[in-house]
Order: sequence, then C-alpha cells, then structure tokens
Amino acid sequence: MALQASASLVPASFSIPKEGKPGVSLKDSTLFGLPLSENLRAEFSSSALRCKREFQQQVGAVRAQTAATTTPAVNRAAPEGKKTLRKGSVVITGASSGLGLATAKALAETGKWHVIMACRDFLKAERAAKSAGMPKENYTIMHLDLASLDSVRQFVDNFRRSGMPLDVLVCNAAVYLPTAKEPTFTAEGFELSVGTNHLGHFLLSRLLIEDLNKSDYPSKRLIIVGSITGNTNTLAGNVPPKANLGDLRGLAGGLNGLNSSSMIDGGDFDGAKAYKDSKVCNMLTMQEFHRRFHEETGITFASLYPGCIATTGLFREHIPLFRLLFPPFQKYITKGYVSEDDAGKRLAQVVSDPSLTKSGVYWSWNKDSASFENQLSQEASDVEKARKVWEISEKLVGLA
Ligand code: NDP
Ligand code: PMR
Repeated sequence: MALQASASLVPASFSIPKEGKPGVSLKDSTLFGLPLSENLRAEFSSSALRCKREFQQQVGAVRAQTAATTTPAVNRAAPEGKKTLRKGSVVITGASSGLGLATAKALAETGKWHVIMACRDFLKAERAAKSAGMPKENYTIMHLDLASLDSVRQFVDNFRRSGMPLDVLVCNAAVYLPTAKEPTFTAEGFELSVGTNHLGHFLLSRLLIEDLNKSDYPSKRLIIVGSITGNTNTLAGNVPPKANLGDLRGLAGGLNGLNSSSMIDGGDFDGAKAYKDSKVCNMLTMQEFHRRFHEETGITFASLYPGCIATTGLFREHIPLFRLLFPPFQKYITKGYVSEDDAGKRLAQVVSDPSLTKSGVYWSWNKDSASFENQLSQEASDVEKARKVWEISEKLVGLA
C-alpha cells in the first residue's frame, strides 16, 4: 500500500532537465495533481527572558569532570597525546527538533559532552530535551533567533558571559518554505531562507571562530549542515527548481525584494530554490572557512549530508499530501531515508569521532551507514564563488 502510494510521487513525465533549461517546477501550482496549499505560518517566538532565567540556573550545572572520569574517546585523536579532563562543549543551532535534537541527544547521552542548544523557542527546546530524556546536567538552552542579526550578536555575548568554552559549533538550524508565493524577510530585510540558513549562521560562525580558537580541546570543529539537494551532481539535486547562485547579483543587492531581487541569482522568488541556494552557501562557506582558517587555527571545518530525514519539521510548510507520501517515497523508492535518531548519530560522529578530523570535507554515508568523503557539485565547490559569497556576506552582516 505504502509502496503504491509512494510510487505516485514520481511524476510519469519527470525528467532531469539540461542545465539552464526550465524543467517541471515542483513549486508550480500543483504537486502530484493536487493544488499546493498556501498557508504559511510564521513561527517566531520570543523567549529571551525565559531563556535568561533558565540559563542562569543552568550555567552552574556546567562542571569540569574530575580526573576519575573516563577519558573521552576523542582524546585519542589529540595531537601529541594531549589530554583533557573536561567535557566537550558544543553549540548546536536549531536543537529543538529533528536532526539538531537527535544530535544533541546522542552527544548528551555519552556524558562526555555539554550541549548548548541554541534555539529560537526556549519552551519548545526545553520540552524536546526533556522528552528525549537528555540528562539535565548535560545541556543548556540559550536563545538564538538566526533571523535577526541582533539576536545572533546577543547570543554570542550571552554565551561568552556564561564562561563556557566552545569546542565545537554546529550550524544546523534551517527553514524551508516550498509553498510560499511571496518572499518573507528577516529582521534586517533579507529573504528568510537565505537570511536564516546562511547569513545568520555566517555571522554566528564568524564571531564564534574566535572562541573556538581559544579552546584547549584536542579537536575543535565547525560544522555546517549541507544537503544533497544543493548539489546538482546528484539526482536529488536535479529535481527542479535547481540550486543556482548565478552571478550573485541578488545577494549583492541585499535580497530585500525592493531595489534588488529576493533571490541570490536575481531571479523571481521561489521558496524551494531559495532553500537549496542557502545550502550551497552553507557548503561554500565551510570550504572558505577551511581555506582561510584551518592552517592557522587547526580547527576542522566540515559539512555533511546526513541522509533524507523525511519525518522532520523541515517539511512543516509543505502540503499535507507531501508530508504523508515523502517518508515512504524515500524509504522504498529512493532508499535515501534515514531516521532522526540515525541521522543524529551521524552528525554526532562528525562532532566527536576521532577518525573524522579531516578539514574541508563534505561527509556522506553509504547504505551500510559508513561515512565517506563526498564530491560536491561544481558550483558548491567553486573557489571563486565561495570567496565572493564570503565577501558579500561580510558586508550584509556588518563585518566589512
Ligand atoms: P527541523 O525543522 O526539524 O529543524 C530545524 C531547526 O531549525 C528547528 O529546531 C527550528 O526551530 C530551527 N530554526 C528555524 N529557524 C530558526 C531561527 N530563525 N533561529 C533559530 N533556529 C531556527 O529540520 P531538520 O532537522 O530536518 O533540519 C536540520 C538541518 O538538516 C537543516 O540544516 C537542513 O537543511 C538539514 N537537512 C535536512 C534534511 C532532511 O531530510 N530533513 C536533509 C539534508 C539536510 P523551531 O523548532 O523553533 O522551529
Ligand atoms: Mg528528493 C536518490 C534520490 C533522491 C534523494 C536521495 C532525495 C533526497 N530525493 C531524491 C529523488 C527525488 N526527489 C525525485 C526523483 C523526486 C521527484 C519525484 C524528488 C522530489 C522531491 C521533492 C518534491 N524531493 C524533495 C522534495 C522536497 O521538497 C525536498 C526538498 O527538496 O527539500 C529542500 C526533497 C528532498 N529530497 C531528498 C532530500 C534529502 C530532500 C529534502 C531535504 C533537504 O535537502 O534538506
């Protein structure tokens, strides 16, 4: 039954269009023969005050482990046998659901990590951590709304005030708005998907690299979650609308939809494309970080495609039929499906596995769940584009 239903997900006429030629747009008014729903829920919730109170209570819970604690496995990768006696301290953005939550859980459960869950909805994050059974002493929730650069700066201030070290930063949060007809914007007026997924994380990681650099942890890492759908060297990346940053004219114009396009390439707004473009920016940013900072700091920069986690909140804005059929389609047809728990273990591996210290890598997993270094598409590995995205982004977030 599920198989039959999912088979209908693949339109009979589906074909991979040639570069530059318009294909079947899944954003067009129908999907699998049904009208696309137009409802768009703005899901912002300000919980700064609650966060502050809870944060102050919880900071006290962050304690260095005693010498009696078993040495974390990660120490085996330490250069010159350097050892640490404390827990690793990892910030994960968007840890209130899906991949971020599963990763936070996987790391917190080891007892070797203290997870700072950087979330826009404090109560949701607290409930999620509790229901996932995360040990209370192994996590702290701090408010972060990536759709506001002020909030990003505030988060960095709060984090520094907490006195916690920063050993690993995971840029995981994202929004996906495939049914939106019109663009929506961040506090600073950037189109919401690129503004949140790329520009918010760009500012966050540019500011926190200083903190990562100060860490004495044996393996310091900055991880930016990418995706297959931003890579046009794959079947999934060829499902229209395809990622394409073009000559970056929209990004250079500020993505505000007024005197410039809301899309990076300067084209008409398309929510699904904006998400895929933002993932290309994520993967380019990781590589540019690697080129600029790896040698000097020893920090490992990595990106990954964790598999298709078809059940997460990422698809909350999609039509109900899509949400119903997407998981069986990925499970039985593409076989790209991975559960939230398993995806969380994969990202936790990139955070802490001593064998994944190579920098500049885009990790993926094969059907036996073994990690491998994957190839990025031409655009997602374009050195010149990465430099330009970096420089324009610096201007947009007020760093240049
Ligand atoms: P979810 O929607 O479950 O998680 C996204 C998280 O981002 C949520 O915690 C959400 O918070 C948070 N978030 C959204 N906007 C903001 C914001 N403005 N400020 C702070 N946090 C925000 O989706 P996934 O777990 O699937 O996605 C996680 C990552 O995995 C993303 O980077 C996505 O691109 C990537 N990915 C997902 C795949 C999949 O198949 N699901 C495949 C490949 C990559 P809230 O809970 O408050 O909404
Ligand atoms: Mg895809 C091996 C084939 C494969 C894989 C691994 C994915 C992953 N998808 C594949 C194929 C196809 N998808 C095919 C043939 C189709 C046409 C029917 C198809 C359709 C499709 C849609 C409409 N797929 C989607 C959507 C979405 O809205 C999701 C998306 O693009 O979100 C940005 C999506 C995804 N497919 C994936 C993955 C991982 C996603 C989602 C998430 C992401 O990149 O973050």
